[in-house]
Amino acid sequence: MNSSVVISGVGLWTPTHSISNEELVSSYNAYAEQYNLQNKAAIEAGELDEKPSSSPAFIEKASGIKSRFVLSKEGILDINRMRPYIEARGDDEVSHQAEMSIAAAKKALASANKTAADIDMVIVSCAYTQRSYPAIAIEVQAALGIEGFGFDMLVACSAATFGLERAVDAVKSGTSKGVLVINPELTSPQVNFKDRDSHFIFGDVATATVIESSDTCTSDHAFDILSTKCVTSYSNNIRSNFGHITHATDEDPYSADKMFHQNGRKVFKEVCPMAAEHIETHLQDQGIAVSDLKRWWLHQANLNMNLLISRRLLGRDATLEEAPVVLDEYANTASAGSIIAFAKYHDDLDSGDIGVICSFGAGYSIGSLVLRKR
Ligand code: CO8
Repeated sequence: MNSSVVISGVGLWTPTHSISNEELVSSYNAYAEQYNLQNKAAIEAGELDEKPSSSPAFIEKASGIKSRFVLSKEGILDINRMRPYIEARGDDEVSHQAEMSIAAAKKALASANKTAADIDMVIVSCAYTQRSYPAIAIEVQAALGIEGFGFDMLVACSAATFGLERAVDAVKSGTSKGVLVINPELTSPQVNFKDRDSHFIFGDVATATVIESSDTCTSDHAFDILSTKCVTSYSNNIRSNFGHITHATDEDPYSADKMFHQNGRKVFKEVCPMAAEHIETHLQDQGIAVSDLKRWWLHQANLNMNLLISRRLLGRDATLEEAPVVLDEYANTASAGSIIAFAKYHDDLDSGDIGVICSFGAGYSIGSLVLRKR
């Protein structure tokens, strides 16, 4: 039998702290009330906009999100801070994102039946890295005792699928014998908790996968990667303008445009058809009918988006068994969402069952992998 490239293991690390919609909204509303009171004169003069109140019912209905995990809860709910407090660490200490990565990577290695000696490439791929260099991936590589090389990649919500495609190509070409792709999504520092439209969207998490050849695979729950497909199309509808230039522009590093901001309605309208078409063409290219899919591990940004995508392709809403939902508990975890869904919902599939991992988000960027249970 010809060898293939496989996902042989997956790991999920979840922070211990969580915040419910009710907790988040109650702190935001108290902040908004204080803001409106303190700025009463300017609001009445039309110089400032009044802060509208948020509601747990809106959040759940508009997004499907009920709660989110965060690395640090301290500070987020404090109406005089409205951002997490994350302790600074010295150069000789492990960085936050490396720590999250290591925890997820160890679980992925154990699930793949592998040790550090079986890996020679580490890709840390996520929406933000906490520093430019040295790469978080190289820090993780050293901590796990992996020989070879590592690098970081940034592709917002599609960082995991794009990273996986790089890993597949490396194994296919023989550049690598085993790759760890890690997604330490530390989103909470970039969330504007003072913004009613986006304060509820994100959560923190880390996922990791092991990619290798079927020739070396000893895992009993591996998936053949039949195909990968990545595409980007420039859009300004989802942006975060904080970067190394911020220091030189004298702009306020906490201003709203420096954090995550989006035109959510436009994103919804533009990305859903793009993602549906992407999945359809990817499957067609592989000679696979949509009805042959047993599982859709979709990006977890918004439940209504996922339902719309499945409706376009299936002519009906996908069931929870077909397209599992994790965003109710985890919220949008940028690139990790579809991998959390994969990590939690793959064991029940039978040999030969086909599924698709698909991400979509800022860039715009869309990435998918067609998998078949071995
Ligand atoms: N509480 C109560 N009411 C609210 C709230 C709230 N919290 N927020 C908005 N409203 C109001 C609005 O003001 C509006 O009122 P009105 O009709 O009077 O103007 C009404 O509710 C409807 O508002 P919207 O039209 O904005 O509501 P939608 O139904 O469109 O839902 C969503 C908003 C949930 C944001 C939806 O548009 C959505 O999910 N869109 C897609 C978003 C998406 O997928 N974005 C991807 C971003 S993630 C990504 O790409 C990765 C980035 C990297 C990670 C970043 C980490 C920080």
